[in-house]
Amino acid sequence: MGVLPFHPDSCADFLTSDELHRIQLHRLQTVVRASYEHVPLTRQRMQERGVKPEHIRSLADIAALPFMQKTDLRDTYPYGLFARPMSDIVRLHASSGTTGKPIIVGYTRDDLNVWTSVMARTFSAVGLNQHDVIQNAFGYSLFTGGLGAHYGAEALGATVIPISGGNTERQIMVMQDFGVTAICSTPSYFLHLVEAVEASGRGFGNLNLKTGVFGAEPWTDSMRAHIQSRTGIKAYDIYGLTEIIGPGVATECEQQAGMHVFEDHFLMEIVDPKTGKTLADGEEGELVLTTLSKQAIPMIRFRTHDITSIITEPCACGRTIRRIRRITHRCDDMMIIRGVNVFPSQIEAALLEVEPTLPHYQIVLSRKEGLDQMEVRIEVTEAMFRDKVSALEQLQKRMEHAIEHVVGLRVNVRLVEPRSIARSEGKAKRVVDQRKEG
Ligand code: DLL
Repeated sequence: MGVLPFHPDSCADFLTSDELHRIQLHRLQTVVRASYEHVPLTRQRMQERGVKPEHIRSLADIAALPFMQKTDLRDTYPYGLFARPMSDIVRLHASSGTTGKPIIVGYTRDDLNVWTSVMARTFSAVGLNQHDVIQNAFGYSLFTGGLGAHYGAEALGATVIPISGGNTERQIMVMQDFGVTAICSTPSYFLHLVEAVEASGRGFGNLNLKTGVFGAEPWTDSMRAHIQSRTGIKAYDIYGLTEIIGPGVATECEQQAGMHVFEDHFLMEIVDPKTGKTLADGEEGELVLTTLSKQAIPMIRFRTHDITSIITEPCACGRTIRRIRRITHRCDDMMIIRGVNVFPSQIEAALLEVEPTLPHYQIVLSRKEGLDQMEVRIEVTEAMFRDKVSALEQLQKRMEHAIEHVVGLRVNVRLVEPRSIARSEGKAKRVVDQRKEG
């Protein structure tokens, strides 16, 4: 049987801007009305601003609406932002975040259908189809990664292996014996799998794997280059968040040049993270998302805290839905070290520039005599570990220089033994902050 170039739902990736804007406006008006009628917090905030649903006459009118924050979900825990009765809710997911209570999100049957559809479009955009065997190593749990990818891959018609995260030995056995052609996981867990495959004496050349669908945490283009050259697969970046739907908000296409946002379901704005002022297309700022079709919890102007910018040029793939640049950091993961602003992604890029074969690192923050200290721990390979001390010292110096060059700060680099940095089955813990403990 022949293979269609895209999943049928991918048609929406190619709408004219007129068609897209008509759909967006109609959906925006519907979602604002539903929120006003059924979510007391939204109604109260709109009333305070003197805004009524009928004031939304164009897409630009969205700027009149109040923002929503993650704290709104926490403050109304568990179900305060639900716009539908529990009898309409068919699934719950949750995200733990860093402090206190989790946030809980719900889905109606229609919400799940939309989620499945955007995930099928995601897999289709990275070139997968019904002939692929997809190993889904995102966690199946309250985390949205596992089930989100699962139903999308099934709707694509691919063969799905619901292995979830962890149990590395079994992952390798499955990858080899089941003829896996594509894998979904966090980029850091995939790196762990790569090492394990190599340690077992098997090479990627003997596997059928050709595509990696990675997301849920920040990673850099240098990390992508490392993964691709080490394994021969193509590694794609996908983006999403629990509050909006889970994975399925944006995906790269085969061009690997920014992530297309599924704009028919998610309206995007970029705002100045400090003032909340809308920024022009192309300017870097905080991504703000409005769910255009979610029924259970409509999110209006949700502040994601993720920093990116809109790519204004058309994509060579022909999709008309616009792209955002790779999300390298969040506005709340900035470390301020002795007055200098540092993001983990800058450290990652600097390290991989010096030595592309050393992807495992951890940043440890501490305080000594009132001064913030930053130590970057980098795992060396077995072979390097057996090298002369002078060679290791040289490597360490080069890495310290590279970091200083990028962030303008002298930090200590410590080379540590192979496999001494803890591996995660999901999101990697890149920063350990001991300052509050001391
Ligand atoms: O991580 C949903 C997801 C699952 C996305 C699987 C992609 C693949 P949360 O646990 O709520 O949801 O975390 C959302 O993770 O606000 C970003 O800060 C970060 N994030 C997600 N994808 C990327 C990415 C899922 N591709 C938060 N690049 C988001 C950078 C990402 N950061």
